[in-house]
Amino acid sequence: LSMIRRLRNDFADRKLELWFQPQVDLVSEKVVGMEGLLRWPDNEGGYISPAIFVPLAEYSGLIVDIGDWVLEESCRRIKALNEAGFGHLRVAVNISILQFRDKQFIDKVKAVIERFGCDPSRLELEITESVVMDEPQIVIDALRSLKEYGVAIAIDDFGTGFSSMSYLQKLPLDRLKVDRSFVNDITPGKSAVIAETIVTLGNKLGLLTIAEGVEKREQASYMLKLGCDEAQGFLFAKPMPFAELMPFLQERS
Ligand code: G
Ligand code: G
Ligand code: MN
Ligand code: NA
Repeated sequence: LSMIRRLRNDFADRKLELWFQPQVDLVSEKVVGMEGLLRWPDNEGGYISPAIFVPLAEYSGLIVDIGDWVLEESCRRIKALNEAGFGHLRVAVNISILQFRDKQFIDKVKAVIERFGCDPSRLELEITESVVMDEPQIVIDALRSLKEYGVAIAIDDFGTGFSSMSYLQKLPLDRLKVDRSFVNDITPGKSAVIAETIVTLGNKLGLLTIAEGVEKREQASYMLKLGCDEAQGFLFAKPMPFAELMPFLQERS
């Protein structure tokens, strides 16, 4: 079977999983939210990376249905978190450009939030710069409408795409995610000027900043010193199934 057919079949058979990676406040190191990340089990007990299958899902158009499911699964988890006493935590989801091209996208997001009775501000949509560049007007209009509804918006992998400063003004952003390539560079002797500039830019625009890919203690301390608000990375936690997240949260939030 071709990989796309296998993906289509496995998605129909409900074999895709949505894992979650905790995000922490850099001062208290308590969990403040999490990012939902797709996982596709292979037949050998491992997983195929979304870096490989998300492009296939986009190429085949399947990402629209998968993306709808990711939103549903995230709202289901927001409801469960709320019921377990973690109503303050937010769940971030990655949104593909194909979802923005879906004429029903805005209505679908609102409908799934209502179906699960979520506080809209607990759902955060993550978009990359390339998503904005692809269809600036469609994306800006959709995000303005969803922001008005109460949903949070984050710009992902910031600094790696064709950053246009004008989009930072036009997009109704809450959070800026500093790409892990800039966070990685923060090792003694290496220049961290890009990370510093991005954090300063975010702070001056009144946005929360979050460092991605924090693996080492010194990266966390350095980002905190720069004025970065939050962090996500293997130092704190790897992406994990929702069932494993709950015990983690009991200790860390
Ligand atoms: O989890 P991992 O680092 O392997 O993810 C690799 C890439 O896959 C990231 O760029 C991430 O944004 C993307 N990805 C993960 N989950 C989703 C999802 O639910 N929807 C979309 N569109 N992309 C996702
Ligand atoms: O592109 P996006 O930021 O959505 O992708 C997040 C990806 O980063 C996920 O695939 C996740 O597995 C990966 N990731 C999360 N934390 C770390 C980390 O500390 N180091 C590295 N190398 N990757 C990470
Ligand atoms: Mn992301
Ligand atoms: Na990212």
